[in-house]
Amino acid sequence: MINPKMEAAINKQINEELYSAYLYASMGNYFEGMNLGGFAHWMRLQTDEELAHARKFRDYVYERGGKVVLSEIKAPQSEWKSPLAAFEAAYKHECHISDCINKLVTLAEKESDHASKVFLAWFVEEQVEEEAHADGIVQRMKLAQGAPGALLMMDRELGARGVS
Ligand code: OFO
Repeated sequence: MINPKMEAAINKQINEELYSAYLYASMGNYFEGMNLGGFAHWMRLQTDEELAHARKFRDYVYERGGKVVLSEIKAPQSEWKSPLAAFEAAYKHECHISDCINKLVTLAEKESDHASKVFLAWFVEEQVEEEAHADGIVQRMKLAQGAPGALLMMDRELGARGVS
């Protein structure tokens, strides 16, 4: 049976994951509007990944005999001042999500909820990747600043992202 405090905390995390999906969908729309189809494609796959994260939490709650109650998802920003600003916001958001996951691990430790701690280990690792991917793109976009050709090359490269 799931620990009630963990059940409530994971319910909140499901909302965070759905918001992540919503945010990246919004960023994808922003890039689409700029005719940067590769960046938009990357954001579309990122949206799918976030939905998979929400589902993974959802499945765990039910596997442990708990219940999921979905709550309102806040509206994401729809405009950024530049493609770089959008990816900087994505990186910042991933750091926030890492913080949320770390708090869940701390709760699992406090409650001696070993099953949840083991389950959360996957997300701890995933966040290392999530932060590294977003930050890697930010750093390369900074190098590409002022060189539209380099941005278009990145657009082509991000357009080749496959499902991981
Ligand atoms: Fe982007 O890792 Fe979930 O939210």
